[in-house]
Amino acid sequence: MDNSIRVKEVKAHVLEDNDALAAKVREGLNQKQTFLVNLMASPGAGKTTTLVRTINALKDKYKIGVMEADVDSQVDADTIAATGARVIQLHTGGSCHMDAGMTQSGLDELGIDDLDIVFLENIGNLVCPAEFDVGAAKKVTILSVPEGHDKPLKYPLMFTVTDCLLINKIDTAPVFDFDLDALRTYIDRLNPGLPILPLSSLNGDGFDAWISWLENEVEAWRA
Ligand SMILES: Nc1nc2c(ncn2[C@@H]2O[C@H](COP(=O)(O)OP(=O)(O)O)[C@@H](O)[C@H]2O)c(=O)[nH]1
Ligand SMILES: [Mg+2]
Repeated sequence: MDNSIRVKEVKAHVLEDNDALAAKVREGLNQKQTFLVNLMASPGAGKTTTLVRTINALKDKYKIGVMEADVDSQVDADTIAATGARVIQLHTGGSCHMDAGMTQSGLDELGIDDLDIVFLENIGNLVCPAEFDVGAAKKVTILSVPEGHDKPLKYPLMFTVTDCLLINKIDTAPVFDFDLDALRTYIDRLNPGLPILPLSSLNGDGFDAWISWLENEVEAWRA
């Protein structure tokens, strides 16, 4: 365990305040020219693994920070710290999601003056995080092959609000019945035009398309 990692307790705010607060968070990030990514997925889908590979691909070009949100522990923050990115661990107590107020507390603690990109690894689930705008420039969702292609049918909001869908663990496709065409059909109904990028955060297959998407979004946002 890396004891240099700061841990901050963050508390949930009332839902109706969230959208107003999210607008303020977004404004503050715009002023500092910091691109916030809200990364959402089930536990174990590969959020941390994807972040590590993403940071390693982009760290020479951008100064990157990470906020790891979890109910407890700092195992993911320790993993991220090994990349050299600045990281803080946010503890949400019992809360199943990050809201805009908690995100602002995290950004204050992290310090964003010198950061180009901040990734928020949201709490692992496909339900609550979808309901809360945290002020991010873009929302990215990971669905991993072992979870199955039917998840957009069960958790439609997550797949409706997101800006980019990564299909992770594509290296495991031979042993699962994941149907990418069926998934595309479900997504076409919920969120037409959503980029769907199959990749493996384990071996790097498909990663270039994701990195290009992210770079394009950051540069378009800055222009
Ligand atoms: N086979 C395979 N395993 C992966 C991939 N990405 C992540 N994993 C594994 O999935 C497990 C959970 O990954 P993690 O990044 O901790 O998921 P998180 O809970 O969403 O942050 C770990 O054992 C990873 O090594 C992948 O692309 N392929
Ligand atoms: Mg994780």
